[in-house]
Amino acid sequence: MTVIPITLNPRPVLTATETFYNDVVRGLQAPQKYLDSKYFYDAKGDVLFQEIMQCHEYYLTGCEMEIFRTQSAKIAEALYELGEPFDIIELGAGDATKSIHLLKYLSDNDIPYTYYPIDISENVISLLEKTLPQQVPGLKMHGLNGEYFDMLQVAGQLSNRKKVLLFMGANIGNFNIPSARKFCKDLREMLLTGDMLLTGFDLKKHPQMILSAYNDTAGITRAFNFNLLERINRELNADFDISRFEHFPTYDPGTGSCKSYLISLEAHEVHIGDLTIMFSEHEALYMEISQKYSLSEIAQLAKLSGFETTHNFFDSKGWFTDCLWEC
Ligand code: AVJ
Repeated sequence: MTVIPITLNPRPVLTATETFYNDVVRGLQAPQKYLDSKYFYDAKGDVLFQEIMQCHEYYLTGCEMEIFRTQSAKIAEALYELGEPFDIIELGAGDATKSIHLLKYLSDNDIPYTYYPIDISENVISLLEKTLPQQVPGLKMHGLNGEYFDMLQVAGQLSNRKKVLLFMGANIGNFNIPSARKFCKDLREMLLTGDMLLTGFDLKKHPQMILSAYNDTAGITRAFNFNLLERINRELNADFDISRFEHFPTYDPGTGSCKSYLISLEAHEVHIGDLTIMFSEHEALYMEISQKYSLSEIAQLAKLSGFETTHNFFDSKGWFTDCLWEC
């Protein structure tokens, strides 16, 4: 008897580099050139982002840190209100220096949970796996390296408890408003009644405060943006010359959109492998959005995506909020 092998996955699977190349080329061939800010975070980008978080102009980290340092008991209480056991899944966990306060509080109070940090950066996940169990004795954790929704599916297969999703650091700001709605709706569809989502939002405030946070005087945010061009050079055999671009951050207090661009200072060509991309003088390459919200815009986002707001936690300045929503 002959056994006929069955191909289970006939779809061609792209490598990370192929996907990166496709996304970069799609963005650079669009009428309004753009790059996807999720690609900022290679090994060098991770270091630069750590430095941004230490910048005095970049207030977001300090505000959210204060919320977790001073209100983890209140947050834990809100999560455990009905006494139903839960697991914690963190989207874009980074170095987890904020969520660790909550994790410690739960562990210290013998509330059982497994922590599933998800991050696009492989460095971040392997570092967390090494350092976190030392900082939170007895911690049960399982790091997941990959895209949010892929890894959320994996976490869903590993966990059979109620889910508490953490999406902190104002990472939601990297979506424009329509995409944020779609993202929250997609999250809602992966969750069940009783599951919870804690999201960090940077609030609208004096426009100069916001603009300065994305235009630090030490030039780290500029280097963070340029690093993506250098990453494309390194990984995709390209020849971006960063001296031909200027970092140009903007903030529109009307819409709450903080957008950063790289402006081409002269007409020139860039090559990616054997592909040529033309830049004209003063052409803008759109790099990132960091959307700022009002409380009513956050409430509307919750409602439109099918969540109930249960608690809003604020820092003492009222600049940042972590919002707890329930399904
Ligand atoms: C990690 C997306 C929250 O938008 O504030 C910081 C990234 N970009 N400075 C933000 C970032 C420039 C950051 N997030």
